[in-house]
Amino acid sequence: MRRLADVDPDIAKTLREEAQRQHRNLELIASENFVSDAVLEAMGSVMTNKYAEGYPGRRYYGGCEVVDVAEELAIARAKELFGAPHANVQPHSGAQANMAVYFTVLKPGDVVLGPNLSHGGHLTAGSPVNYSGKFYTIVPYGVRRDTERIDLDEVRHLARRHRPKMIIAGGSAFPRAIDFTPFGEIAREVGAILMADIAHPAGLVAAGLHPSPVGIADFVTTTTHKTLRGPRGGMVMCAAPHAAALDKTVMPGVQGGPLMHIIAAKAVAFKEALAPEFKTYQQQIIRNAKALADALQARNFRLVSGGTDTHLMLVDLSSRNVTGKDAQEALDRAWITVNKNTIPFETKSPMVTSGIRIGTPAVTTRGMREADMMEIARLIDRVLSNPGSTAIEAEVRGEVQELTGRFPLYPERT
Ligand code: DSN
Repeated sequence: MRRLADVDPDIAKTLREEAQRQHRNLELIASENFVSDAVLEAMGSVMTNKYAEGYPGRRYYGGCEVVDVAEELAIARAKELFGAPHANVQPHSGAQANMAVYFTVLKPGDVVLGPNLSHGGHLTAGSPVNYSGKFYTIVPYGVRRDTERIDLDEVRHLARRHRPKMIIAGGSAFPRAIDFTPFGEIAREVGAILMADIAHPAGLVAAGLHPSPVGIADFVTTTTHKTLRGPRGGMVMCAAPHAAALDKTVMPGVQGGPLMHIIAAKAVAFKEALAPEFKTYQQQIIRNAKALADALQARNFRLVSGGTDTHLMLVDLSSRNVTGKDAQEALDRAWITVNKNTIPFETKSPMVTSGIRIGTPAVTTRGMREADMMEIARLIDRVLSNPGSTAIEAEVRGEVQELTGRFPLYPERT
């Protein structure tokens, strides 16, 4: 076997250096995680070689009898994990999972009521720069100014006024749990399809620690790589009456050949998520998020909505005299990885922003606990209280390295 290091030393070097960066840095991006070696093994496997357009038992290509087994396992485990009547595990990403639902139930121009991106939504919920905003008539809803939680009165009012064909619940920067029941009531009242996007809290939902939309929403979309800790990819679950139409939209509607190595890895991740340890892991994600939120607030950081129920928090830096962009860059220099993020009622551009988003799934995978979160809050505070200080950033890099060094990550890859 010719090894990567011999075939392409340049790329081999980037893989090693990325593993070293992941080990060395504090990974606090709320949508990232570290997959198991088993998931990595399935992803980097011979299943990448196989074309398998179609579905198990009805493919357009020969030689699919083995990949059929992998996809059937992925489907069965996804259904068991979420209690879903039907699951399509082929979407290559969350954006394509959402696109599959749009294309299944909507015609161009139809009205969609979706969460405002700058209030915590997602590009695919109607941003003007995304297909969703270009093809459909989007009516955005947001959070209340006083509570910074989803304004259900506004959702109901807008639904009655605009009679959307589809309502979307879920997003990428809501620190608070979403109750899908009122969304279901509103959708039923106005005759709309309800799509729940649980890409962020999927792991919490699977573990029973966040309300589940299954049985309430017509379609539930997710990614598989965030709190769910699987390979990068997407998935759609739906009620039985929508199953055939959904499958037809995913393939041939918006995708060709499924990524069978990723589907195999999804099956592995779902098996891991069905194990009792996964619930313990998700509980610790929430405990860590609460501990980090409390510790940041004790250091005078303002959190949107005053805290978190989930794996993520949104820090409003307006009163700290630093933008989200500058904070992200300063923390990056100190080996603490976050992303700048708009906050509700944002006044700055998405490239600058007033906030940063912080999440605990990845550091929890490494084994960190509440005491480590207090240390992380101290390090963040140190960097952001001394903007531009290269000396402080260098000191914090040392402290970060000391902390992460106690939680080895992929030792054989670094
Ligand atoms: N990019 C994802 C996130 O960071 O939340 C959403 O697509």
